[in-house]
Amino acid sequence: MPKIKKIVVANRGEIALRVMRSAREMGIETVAVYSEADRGSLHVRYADEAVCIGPPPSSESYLQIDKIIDAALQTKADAIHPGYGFLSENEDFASRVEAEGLLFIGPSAGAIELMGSKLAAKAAVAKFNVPLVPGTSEPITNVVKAKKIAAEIGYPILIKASAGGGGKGMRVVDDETSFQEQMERAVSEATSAFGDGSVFIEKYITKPRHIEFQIFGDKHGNVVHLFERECSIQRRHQKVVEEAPSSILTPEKREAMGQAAINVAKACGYYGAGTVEFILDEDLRFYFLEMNTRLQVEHPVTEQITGIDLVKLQIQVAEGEKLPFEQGDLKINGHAVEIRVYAEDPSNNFLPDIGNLKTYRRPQGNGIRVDDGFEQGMDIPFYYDPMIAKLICHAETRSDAIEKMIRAIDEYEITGLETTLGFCRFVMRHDAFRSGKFDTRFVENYFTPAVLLPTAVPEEERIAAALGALLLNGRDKISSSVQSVPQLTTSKWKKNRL
Ligand code: MV4
Repeated sequence: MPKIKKIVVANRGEIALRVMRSAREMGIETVAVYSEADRGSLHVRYADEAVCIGPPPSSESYLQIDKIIDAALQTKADAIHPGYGFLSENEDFASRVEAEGLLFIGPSAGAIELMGSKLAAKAAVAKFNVPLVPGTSEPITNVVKAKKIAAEIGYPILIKASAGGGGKGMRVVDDETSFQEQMERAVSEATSAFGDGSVFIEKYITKPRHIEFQIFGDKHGNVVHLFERECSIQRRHQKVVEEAPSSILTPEKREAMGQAAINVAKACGYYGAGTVEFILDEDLRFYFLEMNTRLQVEHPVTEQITGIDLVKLQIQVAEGEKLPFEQGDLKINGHAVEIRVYAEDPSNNFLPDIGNLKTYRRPQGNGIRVDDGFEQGMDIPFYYDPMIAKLICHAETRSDAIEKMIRAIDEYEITGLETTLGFCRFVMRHDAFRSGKFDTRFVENYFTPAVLLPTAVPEEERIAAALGALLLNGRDKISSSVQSVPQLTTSKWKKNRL
């Protein structure tokens, strides 16, 4: 297959820049597409060429298949990289791209379609020795039959929409009395949300850990895994902290899960970058959940511990090259942690706080990586995901990576809007996180907005403040100074060190 000379990046923000940087290192020209809201964006400035594809709403721009394909034909590009989100897991987009004689930098349309149906995915992987959560492998339609199966599995059970995924369309059922009502709701929700009312049931794993494996396949049938990412720290299915490797996997468990992940990829003839999601129960038994057929937001932690540029590899595989390594060549180097910095207000139910980045200074130093798409003075647009940046820290050990992350968070200066930086610092400092003993309920179990309030001033600091006042102001001010030292301080210095 011929070498790619020019790539259209069908995305925006940090991931568009991320893809373009690797393309440039490979001597490949880049084309940005952008909405009217992104005219001044960094991905537009960085690209060799840029094409406006419509008004700000993504439904009128970044989700418009025809406009993106037109941009590629117009600029004589030979490939399209979809990034994540938007059209990245749309099988119609992938097949339209290839029908136009362009390369889709991603898996086949068939693999996207198969993994898009949770039931089809389960059926396909079941033949490949991949452990599944006890449950049904067919859509349930008959309430009486379904109740019987639920009783056999044992409550609580979970009703999931086949066309769902990422937590969409899930319902917990605690006992038989509410089964019928919940099933009817699940079917009607799935019908209106996805146009497909197929639902199935699984045993509900109540305190799962979420561990996903990065896999990579080429077009010659070779598949490897690039180890796991631990993604249990999330809020309402939105990941907050990701790390690699997971602190709870033994080498044996890692190997077994890695092999299962490879089998999932083989079950659908996968090539390109993919992620196989598992949950682990309290006894560390693992079960396949679903496969994401795209490059994920959290891919940098895998890049840090393997030293592999996943975007370059995606491009090479799309060009038809064989994977340049075998499983045995891969090893884990150190530990990486990533936090997502959102323009959201943690003390106000994480409501988006879009606006202007009045001050914006990134942390620096060895082992610190910031993937972002903004500069000081820019506005975070209201139309898209409010993620400002991903901050990734890499060090020899997990605790070194966490300490580095706390230092980096403290040195990150963002003013003009509220961010999730303080919330991430709270996670980094929490004993449950540090000890590695946590599950997907971490945020609901431990977080309340009160944990972000400034701490009471310790006695020593009150005395020091009084002494300082004495030295500065003289003896007559001392008693009033002691009284006026506030119990709570809202200075940035204090806030940063919670
Ligand atoms: C589950 C589960 C418990 N039991 N399935 C949520 C996202 C989607 N990939 C599947 N999810 C879950 N499926 C069974 N049988 C719990 C979750 C789940 C979850 C999974 C991964 C990461 C975070 C999560 C948060 C809540 C629920």
